[in-house]
Amino acid sequence: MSSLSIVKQTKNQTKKNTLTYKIVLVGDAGTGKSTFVKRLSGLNFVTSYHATLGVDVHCVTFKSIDNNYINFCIWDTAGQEKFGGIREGYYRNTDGVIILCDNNKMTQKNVAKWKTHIKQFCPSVPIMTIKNKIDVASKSNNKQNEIMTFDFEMSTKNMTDYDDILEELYGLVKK
Ligand SMILES: Nc1nc2c(ncn2[C@@H]2O[C@H](COP(=O)(O)OP(=O)(O)O)[C@@H](O)[C@H]2O)c(=O)[nH]1
Ligand SMILES: [Mg+2]
Repeated sequence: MSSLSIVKQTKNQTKKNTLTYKIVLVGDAGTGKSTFVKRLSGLNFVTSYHATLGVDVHCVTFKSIDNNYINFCIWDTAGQEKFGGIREGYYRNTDGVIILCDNNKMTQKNVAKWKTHIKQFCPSVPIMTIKNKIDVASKSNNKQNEIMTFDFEMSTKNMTDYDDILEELYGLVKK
């Protein structure tokens, strides 16, 4: 059973028991990073593709079983997906990093490169790996062909319930 549920941001919700965490979202271009944060923020799935410029920060609040409000401010690092494009400043004071890939093998191979890249800036930050687009049939959906395992697999197209991912993320980043 999931212990977290998304709550609407209200004035009351800026209470003293709100815990805020900065989460940086990285991964190859086109893997679904912007779609993921938009879906978390309650927007519908969109099929058009807009490479975002700069960085978008989406804050999403959840209520935990211990009655804390957990505010994840997720940095969607868009337009800098080539290695070396993301600067040190993005990672400053980051509590956790999500690396996204999809069913394209190259994006999966690049997960290891992303890890190396992240560790240059924040060596001990918790990292979660997620494979997106599992709704799309491909050879790599065959488990025997997988080149690595991921903490989660999801489809931002079909999925409406992100509680397990958010709960796991909270477990990773809480101090
Ligand atoms: N089939 C499918 N398409 C997806 C999924 N998530 C994202 N997309 C599509 O992939 C494209 C790139 O998504 P976007 O979020 O912009 O990727 P970003 O470059 O990593 O931010 C868009 O056309 C999305 O509609 C998914 O789970 N399934
Ligand atoms: Mg994007």
